[in-house]
Amino acid sequence: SSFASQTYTARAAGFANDLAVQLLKLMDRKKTNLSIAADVTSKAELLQLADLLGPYICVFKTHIDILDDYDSSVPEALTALAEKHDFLIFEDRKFADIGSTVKAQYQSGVYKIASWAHITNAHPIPGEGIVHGLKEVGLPLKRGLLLLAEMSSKGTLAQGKYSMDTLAMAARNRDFVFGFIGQRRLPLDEPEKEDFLYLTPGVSMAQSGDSLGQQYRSPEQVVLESGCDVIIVGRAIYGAADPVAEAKKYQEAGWNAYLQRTRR
Ligand code: 5IU
Repeated sequence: SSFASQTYTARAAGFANDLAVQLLKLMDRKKTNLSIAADVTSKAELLQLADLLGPYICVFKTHIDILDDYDSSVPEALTALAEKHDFLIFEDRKFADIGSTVKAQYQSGVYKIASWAHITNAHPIPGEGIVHGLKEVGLPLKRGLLLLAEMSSKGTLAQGKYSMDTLAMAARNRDFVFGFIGQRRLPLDEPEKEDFLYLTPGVSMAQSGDSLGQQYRSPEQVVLESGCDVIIVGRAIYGAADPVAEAKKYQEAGWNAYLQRTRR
């Protein structure tokens, strides 16, 4: 696809969602297409990672419900760090219920995700009502949604027609849905008509997988061969002896792959 050969900034004009425009410009400004998956269970660790790694990332991905000691100071502190270091917050909530229910799950409860997470995501499995429900809450707050088109895990059921139908669902909701969690850029029915961002987990330069079905690929495979835009890296960075040094390595690898991809 020729979208993949354009710079992030050049692609911004093709997006209807404000947050996507913000993210695309942020990536070129900061020279990073790295997202950290901060799957830690204490608020001190989470905030320390956001402060330490903030300078090297475009997106800080959370699983807020795994914190043992969550309280409302966490999103406040994360928001301050996002402003300090110029990154976006992505709560990897993976909504999967009917529209009416996900609307309440997004807006209310303990976490009030819509009030602080710039980006969240949803499974397309319930049908388009899930997007409409989340949109009613998220759009007035200028949020953006990613749909799960494919997963990195072994034996995933999200593939083939399911993934292509996900693409069509996104194309009907471009004001709110700006991209996918996926493993490769999906071919559009009418090539070059509509651009989406692809954020890709399952990235490691050291490991090929874990004992629970995770499958890893390198930044080059993800960005250069598969045409994805953002590499999401978890344990390979926060589990390393020196997470900052490791984050710099992944930032450089992801960015070089992007430069190669966009070189004419
Ligand atoms: N994640 C995946 N694969 C997917 C989706 C989400 O790994 O297909 I959708 C999440 C799970 C975890 C992070 O939060 O991305 C990857 O972490 P590791 O890099 O530590 O495997």
